[in-house]
Amino acid sequence: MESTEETRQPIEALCEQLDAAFREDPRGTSVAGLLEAYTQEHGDWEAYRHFLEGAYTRNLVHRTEDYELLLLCWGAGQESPVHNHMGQRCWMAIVEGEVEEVHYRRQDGAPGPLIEGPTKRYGLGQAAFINDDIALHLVRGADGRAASSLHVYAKPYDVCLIYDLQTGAESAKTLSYHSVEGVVSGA
Ligand code: 2CO
Ligand code: FE2
Repeated sequence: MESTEETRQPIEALCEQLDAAFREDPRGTSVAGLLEAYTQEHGDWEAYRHFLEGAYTRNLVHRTEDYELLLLCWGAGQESPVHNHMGQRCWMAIVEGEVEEVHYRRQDGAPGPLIEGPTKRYGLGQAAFINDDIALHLVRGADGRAASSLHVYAKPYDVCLIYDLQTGAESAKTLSYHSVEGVVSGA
């Protein structure tokens, strides 16, 4: 992602701010604030917006050694499986519609159904944070409606674990990008 000062889009400025934020503080203390400020003011994330029938899409905006920034597009009725974040940290901020997040945890010791925790709802410009110490989660557009959200993962990861609600059984899922820097993969 390269451009001159004059042509730089707000989302490119966000990427530069995130680059600097992780360089200066690997804990990412300022990430939620940067995401909220961007999502409350700008609409150029639309360049990365792709919906697909059958599954939510993961659209890569920017990736470094420290983090990846994605736009996730949740079609009506689409949701993620219950999943973990492989020890990484995840920030999410809503750019379109409203997003619902359901927390889960596994039974202590014995295998069995997942235990449901709180359901949280986030609107335009709101940011959320999760890691594996907080919970597993499932994410979807609220009330079965379409929505889009920006996600920062630090560090980037390409495989996560997903969980069967009834049995708690876990399996690995490869995480792929539907588009990279605005270009649909394989197109
Ligand atoms: N972690 C899921 C993914 O990257 C989306 S839910 O937000 O953390 O596909
Ligand atoms: Fe997630």
